[in-house]
Amino acid sequence: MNAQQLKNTFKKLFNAEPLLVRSPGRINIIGEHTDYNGGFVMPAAIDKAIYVAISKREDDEIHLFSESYQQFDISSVKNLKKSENSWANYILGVADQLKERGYKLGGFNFYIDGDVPLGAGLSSSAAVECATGFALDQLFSLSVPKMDIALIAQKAEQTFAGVNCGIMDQFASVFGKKDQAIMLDCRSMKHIYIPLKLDGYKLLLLNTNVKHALADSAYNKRRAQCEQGVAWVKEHYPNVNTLRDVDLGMLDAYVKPKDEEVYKKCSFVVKEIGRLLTASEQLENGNLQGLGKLMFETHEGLSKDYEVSCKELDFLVDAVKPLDDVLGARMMGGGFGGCTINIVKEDKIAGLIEELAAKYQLEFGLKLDAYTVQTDNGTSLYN
Ligand code: GAF
Repeated sequence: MNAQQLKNTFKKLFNAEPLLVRSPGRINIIGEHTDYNGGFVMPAAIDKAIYVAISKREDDEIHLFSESYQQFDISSVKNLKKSENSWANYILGVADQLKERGYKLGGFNFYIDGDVPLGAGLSSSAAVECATGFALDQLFSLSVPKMDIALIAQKAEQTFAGVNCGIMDQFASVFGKKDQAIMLDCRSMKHIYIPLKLDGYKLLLLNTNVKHALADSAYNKRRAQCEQGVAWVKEHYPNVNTLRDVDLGMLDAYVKPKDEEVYKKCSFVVKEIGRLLTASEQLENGNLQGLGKLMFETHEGLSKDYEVSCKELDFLVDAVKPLDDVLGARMMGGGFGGCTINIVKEDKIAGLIEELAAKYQLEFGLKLDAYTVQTDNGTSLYN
């Protein structure tokens, strides 16, 4: 997105000079549905982002405008109530959270654009929230610590969008670094960067272009099932607080006899946390084959045990599994649609996309979109 164009559009709309912010979407290499269970995740910020142009107003009104990417035009929002428009909610939710925490905001004009594909599991919503938090912080000189921007963004998603999400997406958007994966411990919030050395391979995202309607409610249900499993184990092990503290033996003894479904969900998470620890060693040692194998295992677990995949995602993973040029693939993010992430030999990418797009179209009558993504830096001013 071109900074000058953003400025020009903003000036035409609001007749003022804006401050510009860029906030990226994210991928996740491995560690899915582990963040809200106190586990580890391995996301990275990407070269697709949300752009915000913002300026102060003389009054205390909030004017939001977006046209090419999402469409809304909301003027004179004085009280920070939920809007009918989900995107406006991400912005209003963040302003509301800042106020809740005692930060003083004035009125502002806000223009938003971006190139993170929507509903594709690349965290366009977290990018909007983080962009908003950072833009308001800069505009009103609030000095909000970076970590708090991520936490405020997460809380906005929970309160204004109703998704009881973990911290992965917002953390990746704020703390992303070019050429690095982040290994985040969601219990201590300590993180390290692991260089993403893919020698001859690239990360390819295949977008199913579907987002099944039950995604948000199923997400909240999975989270509740994990919490139920923890509560049953805690009756016997009082120090247990999240699935991070639980092992498979505990689940066999105290969860399986009570509820097979809850057991399946909790076992997936416990195994996935273990898988990520192995995966991080493999990435550090340059063992991409080993990492890829674990990604396939993660997909199997997400599909069969955690049950957050769908036929379109399964189709894309099954299609690449036998191919020597694809080291690993899996669904990514919350599930029920969006993208698969694949590690693919660089010179085979074009051919693979062509072949899969034809197969996908034939099977589902849908267009397959594909993006070769690069990692990138986190939320910052944009010039
Ligand atoms: C969504 C959520 F927002 C994240 O917090 C995370 O739980 C993810 O699904 C699944 O790993 O992106």
